[in-house]
Formats: sequence, C-alpha cells, structure tokens
Amino acid sequence: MSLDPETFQLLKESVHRFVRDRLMPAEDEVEARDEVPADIVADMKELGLFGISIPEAFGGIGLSMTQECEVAHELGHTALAFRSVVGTNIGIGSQGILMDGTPAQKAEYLPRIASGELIVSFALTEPDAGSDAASLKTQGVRDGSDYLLSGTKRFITNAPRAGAFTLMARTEGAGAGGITAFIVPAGLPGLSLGPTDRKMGQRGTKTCDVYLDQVRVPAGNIIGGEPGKGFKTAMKVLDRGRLHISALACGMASRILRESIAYAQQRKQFGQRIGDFQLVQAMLADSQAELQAGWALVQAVAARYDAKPFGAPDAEVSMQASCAKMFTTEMVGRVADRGVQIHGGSGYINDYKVERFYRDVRLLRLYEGTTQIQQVVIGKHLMKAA
Ligand code: COS
Repeated sequence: MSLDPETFQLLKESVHRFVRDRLMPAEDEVEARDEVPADIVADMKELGLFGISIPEAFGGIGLSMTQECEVAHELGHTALAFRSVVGTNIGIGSQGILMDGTPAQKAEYLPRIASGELIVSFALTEPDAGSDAASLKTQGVRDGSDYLLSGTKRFITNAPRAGAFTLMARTEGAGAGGITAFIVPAGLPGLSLGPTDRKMGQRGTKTCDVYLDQVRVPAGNIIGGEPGKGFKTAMKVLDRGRLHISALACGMASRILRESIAYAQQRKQFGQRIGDFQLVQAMLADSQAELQAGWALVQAVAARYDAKPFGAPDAEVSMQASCAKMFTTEMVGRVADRGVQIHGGSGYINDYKVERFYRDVRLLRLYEGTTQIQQVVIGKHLMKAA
C-alpha cells in the first residue's frame, strides 16, 4: 500500500504548510489552554490526517510506512499535542483492526476512523501492567454470546475523546496467550473514565484511566474473531507505532535544532553572536549529526517494514523498529537538552519554546515501550541469532 509519488508530494507539501501556517501559530494557545482548538481538529479532518494509514478502500489515504514516517516527521515540527489528536487513529488505535480484524470489522470501523468521525484509543496498559504487558489483569468472562469485561486501563491516550477502544483483556488464562483484543465502544454501560491526567508536558494531549465494570461486549467484537490472539496483535501494532514515534522524534529534533540555531545567531555575548563560539557550534554539530543519523535509520527501517507482507510478524523488523525508537527518542532528548543549554537561562523560561519541547519530548522515551524495553527486544533477538 502506498500513494503514488506525485500525489504524496502534494500531500506532504500541504502538511508542511499546515504545520507552519496553522499549527505553529497556535502552539501558545494549546500550551495555555491545555486543549487543541476544535477548529484545528476540523481542519485536520479536512486534510485527511486521521486516515493517512488506512487504505483508500476504507476511506483513508493509504500511505506506506515510509510515507507515513515522512508525514509524522512534518508533524513533529510543532507541539506534539497536535499529532496526538490524530495519532491513535493513524496508529495504535486503528492498526489492530486493519491487521487482524475481520472484513466486517474493517468495513464497520475503518471508514469512520479514517474520517476522524470516530476517535479510537489503544487500551493495553494497566496500573500493574506497564512494561510487562503480558501480565495484564483486565478480565473478559464469557457470558453466552458476549464477554463481560472488568478492570482498569491506565494512561490511555485520547480516552477522553474516544468513541471506541482497541482493548486487551484476559479471557484464556495466564500469559501472553491468554489475552484477547476487543473493539469496545465507549458508550457501553459500565465503562467510565477517570479524571484527565496532569502531566509533565505535552499540554493538550489527553490521557486518563478507563474503568470497566462488567461491560458487556459481543464476542463478535473480538478482533479477528478468535480469542487468545490479542497480545500478538498488540505487539505488531506497537512495532509499527514505534517507527512512527521515531519519525516524530526526528521532526521534533529538527525543530529544536532550528530554534537553537536561530537563538545562537541572534544572542550576543562577549561582543559577538554566541553561535560564533566553537563550544556552542560543537553542541549544534552534535545535534545535527545525531539527527541526520536518526532520520536515516528511520527511513531505512520504514523501507524494510514496507517490504514485508502487511500485518505479518517479522522479528527482524521488530528489532529494527526498536533500534529506531531507542536511538531517535534518546537522541531528541539530547538535542532538547542542548537546546536548553544553548539558550542559557532563557532556556529555562516558559516564554521560549525549548523549555516546553524539553518537557514534551521526555514522554517519547516512555510510551509505546520505554528505552529499556527496546533494549530488551533488541537484546533478546540478538541472542536468538544462529
Ligand atoms: N510481533 C508479533 N508477535 C510477537 C511480537 C511482535 N513484535 N513480540 C512478541 N510476540 C509474540 C512472541 O512470539 C510470543 O509468541 P509465542 O508464545 O507464540 O512464542 C508471544 O508474543 C509472547 O512474547 P514474549 O515471550 O516475547 O513476551 P514477553 O512477555 O516477554 O514481552 C515485551 C515482551 C517486553 C517486548 C512486551 O511485553 C512489550 O513490548 N512491553 C512493552 C509494552 C509497551 O510498549 N507498552 C506501551 C503501552 S502502549 S502506549
């Protein structure tokens, strides 16, 4: 699946302009109000951003992973809250349905996800199951032709906006093989939300707990129709999501580097621009080189991802996606840290964008698998090599 190169180029240019003309000017408002304005969300729908990863047959734009990474890279140039509005529909919320859903599930949900009419969230994490996702406790108990779901999901991105959840629950006993992925509509009796989380950064990004108290879901809502396959679906979704986050990290690193260069060009100390000092240039140079390396890695892994059959597990690609996530999200942390350093005392003041971005990017090393989980995925794979 991919968009023809000419049409894709037009889309990329539109997103590029949208980020500069529409999103960047609204960054301060999002930070102050902790909310992405509704008219911007409407414009995102208009642009088709909710459906970039969904095939044209289901009303989306049908980008390849390589193309999706380029769009994520563009979106990474502005406050990460904007990307988060569309992020779960593009990635972790929708892709389980696309990869493993039945034809009926795809037909029912994907067009509304692609248009942005339905916001879909991914509900895996729980209070006692974060990195150890296979230990999740949310129970799904069979009751006639339904399941009754009970448990708590934590830090669920876009839950306050969601019309449905791709939700993992335990139906088949202990371990990864006991987990089933359900499509759970948000309005069902027994499903409720906790208060919106107050976070270190990414103001405007909405996360909260999701509580399930005997929520009755038809067995027909099991993704793919077969119980016990949910963990693998979740892992495949995360492989893809990790690559998307890597591209986003590169976009944000590029923005922070630009802010840092601009500051180094205008700020004068000791009678000259601080950017004329080699110690400042060294910080800029390190950021440029690491960013270039990270982006080259993302593009290479995305091409490898596109070369395998869609939705098929591939341990080598999983490992490479983890390399990209680990390298780029750590990289943007260093770029942000240098950005603050180059800005000096001003870098600690909220009026400058680097202070905000420094906080925003911290999350990239945590969600969709911490750096340490990426190391585990990479290490395990290497130790299996013949
Ligand atoms: N694609 C397809 N299948 C996969 C897979 C992948 N990427 N990774 C694992 N699996 C399969 C394994 O092949 C195994 O299948 P079999 O039982 O048939 O052999 C099964 O899933 C269990 O795998 P494994 O034993 O590796 O599971 P672990 O419990 O050791 O967990 C980690 C593996 C740690 C990698 C996983 O729990 C993880 O990614 N944790 C982080 C979760 C996360 O990112 N949370 C963020 C929340 S979303 S914002």
